[in-house]
Amino acid sequence: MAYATNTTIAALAERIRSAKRVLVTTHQKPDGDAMGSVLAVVRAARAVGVAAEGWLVGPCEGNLLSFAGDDPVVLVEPRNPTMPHGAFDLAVVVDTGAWAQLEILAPWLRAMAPNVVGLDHHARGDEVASERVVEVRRGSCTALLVDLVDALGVPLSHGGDARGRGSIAEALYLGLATDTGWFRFSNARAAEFALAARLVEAGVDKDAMYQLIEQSSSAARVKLQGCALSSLAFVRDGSIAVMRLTTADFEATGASIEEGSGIVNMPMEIALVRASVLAVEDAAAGVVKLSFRSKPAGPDGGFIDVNELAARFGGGGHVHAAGARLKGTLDEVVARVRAAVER
Ligand SMILES: [Mn+2]
Repeated sequence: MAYATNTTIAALAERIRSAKRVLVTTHQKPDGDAMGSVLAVVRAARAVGVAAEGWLVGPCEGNLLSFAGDDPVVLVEPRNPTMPHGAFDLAVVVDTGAWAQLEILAPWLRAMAPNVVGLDHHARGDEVASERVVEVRRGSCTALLVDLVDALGVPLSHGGDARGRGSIAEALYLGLATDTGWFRFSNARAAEFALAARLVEAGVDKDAMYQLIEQSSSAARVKLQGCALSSLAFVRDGSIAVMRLTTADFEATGASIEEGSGIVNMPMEIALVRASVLAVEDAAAGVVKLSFRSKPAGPDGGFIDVNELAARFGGGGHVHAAGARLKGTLDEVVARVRAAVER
């Protein structure tokens, strides 16, 4: 069966309303839209008197997790997973419909069929949910979920404190703002701006949210970005950026390894760059961690498959984001990467 809508929002609202205990989940490593989507469904279900819990498979950035507030959200550690226990009579899967993104909870969800429903805005997915609404034109999954909240008859301001924290509107805005790149991407259309207006009207503190999500780095992280950028080099006529971070860089800046995440994306600001590689030295473990990123297909339809590139170093991932770990010194590994992409 194609990954397409096979029911209505009204029918899904009725499934939630008539359930006793609902589990809401999303893809592993939740981003802003995944987190916002789970929180919006949990808050709306609880507002109509249905017990609901959010189950997230980490890792999950602390700033995102802080949006959960007092809501019942379980963070599953992939290395030591807790599985759902007790009697749930409905599972709602949001912002994904792909088994590959649900790995740890997949066996539990398979056992729950046919009591799994889905709401998503991605083009591809599997038979995870027996009943689902899939609308790829929505700028975020939360831009679809607002229809579910409306169908349940819950006001968007529900659950919020005086500053709008903890409301359904806040959860919807979290997904809408992050998935549209704060309304810069092409998926921010008239409907997304109209929804933003509704959410701000419902009490969302958009400036506080922007600061919490986009302006909350440590000074150490920004200094570490400086170290990486000062090592910036190019291969293949400037189309591939290569950066490196040494153990000494981490010591000098005081940044943790986790604070290095995302730095690989910085060279993507450069027009000519199609892919970026960051090599991070872990002297204690005697390995170098490689992160690969590439841009989606350009006007000519061409793109660099970094999954294939990472596979040459025993790693893997996705077409536009992948990683690998290699033994050796930083110089050796960077030389090998440069040689591999040169070809
Ligand atoms: Mn999304």
